[in-house]
Amino acid sequence: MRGKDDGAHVWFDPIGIRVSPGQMVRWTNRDPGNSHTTTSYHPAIFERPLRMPPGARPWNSDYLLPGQSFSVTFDREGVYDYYCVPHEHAGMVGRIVVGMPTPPAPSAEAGSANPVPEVALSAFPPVEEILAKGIVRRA
Ligand SMILES: [Cu+2]
Repeated sequence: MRGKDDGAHVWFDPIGIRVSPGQMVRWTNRDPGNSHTTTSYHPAIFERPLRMPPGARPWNSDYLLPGQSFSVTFDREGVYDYYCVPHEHAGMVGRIVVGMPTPPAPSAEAGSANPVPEVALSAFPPVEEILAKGIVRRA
């Protein structure tokens, strides 16, 4: 989790990563000026669209102060999208690809009470790019 001192720009770095099933991912807030969350898109958490494999366990770190961290272990193959609760509308989202899912999980935005804003949708790196590079940093 990164940000400019004045809070004008915030982002996950990297924004996209590929991991193997069973691997743990740890987010650390390296932004000295803001609190952030890592929160999965899941109907059980703030009634958001499902943007992770069906049956996989959703997560929500709640607010992480500067220096705090939060970890999730990914056992199920698939594509996992997540966001920062206070900064989703600033495009602060990320994507984790576990294993080699085929095809990528579709997302169900239609009919959701709280659809993903366009600024966030357009920020996700393509699954193909994550699979090819392993790590994707925001341009
Ligand atoms: Cu944030």
